[in-house]
Amino acid sequence: MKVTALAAHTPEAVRAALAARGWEAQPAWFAAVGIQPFVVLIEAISEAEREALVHWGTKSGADVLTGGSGLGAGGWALVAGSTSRIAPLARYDRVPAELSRFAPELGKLLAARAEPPRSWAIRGGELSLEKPLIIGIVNVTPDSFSDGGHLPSADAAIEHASRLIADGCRLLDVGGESTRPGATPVTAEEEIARVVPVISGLVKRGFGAVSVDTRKADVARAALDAGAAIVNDVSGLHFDPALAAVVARAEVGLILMHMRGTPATMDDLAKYAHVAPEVAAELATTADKAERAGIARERIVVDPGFGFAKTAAQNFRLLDELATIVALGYPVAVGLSRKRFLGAATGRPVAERDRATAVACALAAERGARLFRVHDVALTREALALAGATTNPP
Ligand code: PMM
Repeated sequence: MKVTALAAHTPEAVRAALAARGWEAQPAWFAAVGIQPFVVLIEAISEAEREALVHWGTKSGADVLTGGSGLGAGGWALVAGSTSRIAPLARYDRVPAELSRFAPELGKLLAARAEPPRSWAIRGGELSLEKPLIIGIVNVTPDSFSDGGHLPSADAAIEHASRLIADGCRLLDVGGESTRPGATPVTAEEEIARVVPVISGLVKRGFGAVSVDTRKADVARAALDAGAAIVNDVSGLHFDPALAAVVARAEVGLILMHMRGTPATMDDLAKYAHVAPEVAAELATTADKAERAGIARERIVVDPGFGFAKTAAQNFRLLDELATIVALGYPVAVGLSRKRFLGAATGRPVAERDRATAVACALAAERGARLFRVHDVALTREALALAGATTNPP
């Protein structure tokens, strides 16, 4: 007799074990995905629903842990087991009537897992997400968090962008306002004067897709007029009520980042009982608001906002539990580059955090992130190539 423990963090080990024993490719893949572990937290449920879940768990072989006083109102249940055991909960016809309320939400989670988004609709086309998409940072701010002041003119910014493209990024993110805690606010006019010449220059040279990193509708409008294809809003539509309509009307891509408050107030708002589910819920509300404003779902990318209203410990938890954000079903972008929490782990000052950034991007990729906003494109590209070679076998 011979006993071997197989790796369970992806379906690959099970698929390979079955394939090596003569299973056809498709059934081997379905079986492997079906026995992947799946854990869901269901909150704000009634006493009757809790009881019905416990009963269902006993019969179906899923583990169910429940309690009466959750973070919100009502009770909660944590349901764990293989995906194929839990999947029937997403079907009205397979569960008792008391549990039918869970079906739509669970169905969404299972669909996001089975069919992650493969592309992102931007202005006039789409960007493929089959391979990781690196976003190169072009900050034209005198006081940005990590690279303020190093691009004093539009020409210097364009020159810098050409290097980022040569290094392998597929999107350039141009920002004219620092979001560092305590940064001086910039008027829309000043921001426009900073970003528009750079965006027009990049578009004229055919450098590929360009996004504008702004919270302001006026700046977004000017940037889109200059040829930008995407708006990257670090406030997640909270700062300027007019921004959603600008994005909807122009039919461009949108990155919705999570933060609380503003850069001036966010540090005091870093209070979470369990950071990943809370950030996921707040991002889901934001994305819903965007869709209700007429922005098509396939135009939306979400970003958990590393470093924005989060302590170092919360950033690490969020990075580890990134799959909770990925489960929302939107493509996930991460902005880890040179952030302070990377310094907390490595002891490195801001100018020496590109290696840590590359490693953090590889960890995020393994957990399902598809877009990576970085300063050092070349290093990140190498780290992502390695992560891809390990997690996506031929
Ligand atoms: N971080 C910064 C600015 N813009 N946009 C997105 N989508 N995600 C981020 O994490 C993010 C961002 C701040 O960093 P910087 O000043 O180094 O650009």
